[in-house]
Amino acid sequence: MATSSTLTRLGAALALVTAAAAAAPVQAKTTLETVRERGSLRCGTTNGFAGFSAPDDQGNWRGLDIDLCRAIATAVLGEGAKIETVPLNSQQRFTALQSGEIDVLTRNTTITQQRETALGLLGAGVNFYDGQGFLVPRSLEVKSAKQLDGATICMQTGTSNENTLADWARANQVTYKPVVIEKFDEVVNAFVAGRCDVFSTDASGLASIRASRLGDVDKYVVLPEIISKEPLGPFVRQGDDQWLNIVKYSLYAMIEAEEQGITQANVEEMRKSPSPSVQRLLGVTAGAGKSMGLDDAWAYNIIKQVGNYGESFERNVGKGSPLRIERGLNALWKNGGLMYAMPIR
Ligand SMILES: N[C@@H](CCC(=O)N[C@@H](CS)C(=O)NCC(=O)O)C(=O)O
Repeated sequence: MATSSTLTRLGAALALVTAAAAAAPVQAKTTLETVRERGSLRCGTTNGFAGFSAPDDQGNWRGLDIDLCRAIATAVLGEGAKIETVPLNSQQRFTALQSGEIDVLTRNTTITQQRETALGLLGAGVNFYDGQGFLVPRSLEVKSAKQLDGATICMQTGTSNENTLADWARANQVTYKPVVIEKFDEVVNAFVAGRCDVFSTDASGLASIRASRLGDVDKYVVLPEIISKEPLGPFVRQGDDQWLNIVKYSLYAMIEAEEQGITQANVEEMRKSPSPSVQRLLGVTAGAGKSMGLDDAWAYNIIKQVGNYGESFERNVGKGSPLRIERGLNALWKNGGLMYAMPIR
């Protein structure tokens, strides 16, 4: 039997619960709800980094990171065309994501412990395994980064490249003069004008700059040293696990499609495959989409509209593109690389 003191305690507890409920903020919309209501996906991009995120001659944004943005839009809205690109320099990108100006950052961003903790963000998979390198004019006749003692080195503000270079230089007893500039175009211009001897950033960035910004590519060489790990991938805000999963598995669907030999051209035919994992990926067997709040055709639509990871890689940055980047670490795990999709089951 409840005593009067138990009842008093119960009453007090109830009052506390009610007060807490009244004080609780109205649950903000999830990112999925926001994107669905808006009818478009806002992706943070660079200001124009050929091969990864840059507008073509007609002003259509293209690149490996843009394909990922389109893949997410396809999974969520059924159409890869429903994207809005928000160009951001290296410094602006994290605030834009934190403030909700963008839904996802799809822009050559290195996953680091600090960014995943202090900044309140999370990396949602890796779409390009990279490392920091050096670009120099051939006329300097430098063959190795170890010969850069006394050099002036251009970098962009707000990148991981500044600290990485400082660490490497200290460890290798190389002294250098950093020239750190906020705007990408201005860093490139400073390098071309000879205001610095060296441009240091991710090797993918150097390949992009060399192919699209420097005119005569043969006047410049990329040095052999890669001084860091730069796992580049999409970022989301912490606290929205459903959205984290949607972004992560949109990327994995592209990688898994390559693993299973599913391409943009054969995806229709592959729906008839007897393989249970292909059937699950393509939504022939229901469930994978539903568990993320998506249509079960989410991955089928991604492959049909954007293609698999290997197709996207080749089209944007691979051997047939102006960047001519080897698959290397970005080959599938079965082919000696690091690309490995979590099983979709
Ligand atoms: N991966 C590095 C570097 C990424 C980065 O922002 N690189 C510069 C290249 S120097 C860039 O993409 N700039 C383009 C822009 O600001 O629009 C990081 O995450 O900090």
